[in-house]
Amino acid sequence: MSPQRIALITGITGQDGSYLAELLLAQDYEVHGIVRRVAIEDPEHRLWRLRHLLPRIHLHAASLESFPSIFKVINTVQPDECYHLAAQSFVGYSFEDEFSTFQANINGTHHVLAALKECAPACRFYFAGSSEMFGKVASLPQDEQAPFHPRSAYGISKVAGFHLTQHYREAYGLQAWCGILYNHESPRRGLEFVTRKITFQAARIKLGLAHALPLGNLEARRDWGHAREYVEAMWRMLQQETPDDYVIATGETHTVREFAAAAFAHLDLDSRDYVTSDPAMVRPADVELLLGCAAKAERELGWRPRTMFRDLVVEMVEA
Ligand code: NDP
Ligand code: GDR
Repeated sequence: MSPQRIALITGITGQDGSYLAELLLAQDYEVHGIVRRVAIEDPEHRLWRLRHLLPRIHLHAASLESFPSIFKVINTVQPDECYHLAAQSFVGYSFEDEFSTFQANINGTHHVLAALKECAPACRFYFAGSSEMFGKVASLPQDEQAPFHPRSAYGISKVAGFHLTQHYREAYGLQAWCGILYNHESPRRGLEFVTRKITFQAARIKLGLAHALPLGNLEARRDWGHAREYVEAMWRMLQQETPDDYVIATGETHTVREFAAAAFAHLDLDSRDYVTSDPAMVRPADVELLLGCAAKAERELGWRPRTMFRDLVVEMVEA
């Protein structure tokens, strides 16, 4: 019998971290996660996505900003696979604080890579790249060859993380994969993101608990898929022989306005009666159009999306 595989997830408390932990436990991995100390001190609130998994996972307090703390965890856990998901992931906030976004996302990624190189060089590594790296897109749909043109400090930080990951692969032989994942959502999505904000508020309006939904840019187009399926793509990448980069997307794009219309329609409401566009909520620079081509992932990983736009909206409204 082969020994139990050990996985380490940074960002385990987030949307993707919680689904990935479930997937790895189901495959009999020993699952470890890195969390900020505050999460351990305030488990009720900070660990809500993991509550049902807590008896089966191992949590370690560490800070992305501190190389010694990351080094210590990696050296102790000696993972076979490391999924680096922790990041300041809210694009909107990255306009308010570019500095902390770079700190967490660029230095944090560098710390994890450097620690792996030193104390677990055989470990397989996943970097959570993003369609925000394409930003102001030059081609439609975007595949792995599309040029990067980030439009936010967040996007810039992910381009830097992508290049750091490739550098550790090429210079030090680290088995490192980059996923370029398009927006993926679920009932576990944070309330600051537009899909959860819309579905949560539409449900409150239906229940008479709210009366309006101010949003920012309604014409932005996104390629939205389901988070549970996207973490499966991460895992499939790390089961490959040779490290590579993969776009993960549905190949469908919809506006924020369409998302809102579908959510309210599911509740027999007309979104035009409630949704407004507040110029103060429009980002200084937005990504207008994202549409991914995941043909390479389908060919090489056997991955394809199952949940498409309508079903995703309905699941989130129902939740
Ligand atoms: P979430 O925002 O739900 O989770 C982010 C995680 O990172 C949380 O566990 C959070 O911890 C942790 N984190 C944030 N800042 C720090 C820090 N300074 N130190 C330690 N931990 C930190 O993101 P998702 O699950 O949606 O995304 C996972 C990854 O995938 C991110 O890197 C994101 O940028 C990337 N990505 C996401 C996409 C999506 O559509 N969801 C698409 C493409 C890429 P805490 O709970 O303590 O805040
Ligand atoms: P995004 O997700 O920036 O694509 O990043 P978000 O849901 O925040 O925005 C999507 C689009 O909706 C527009 N928008 C609004 N957005 C928010 N949050 N709130 C609003 O009120 C609102 N009104 C309109 C935005 O301008 C944008 O165009 C997500 C994150 O998960 C990243 O970490 C990830 O890398 C990318 O997806 C792919």
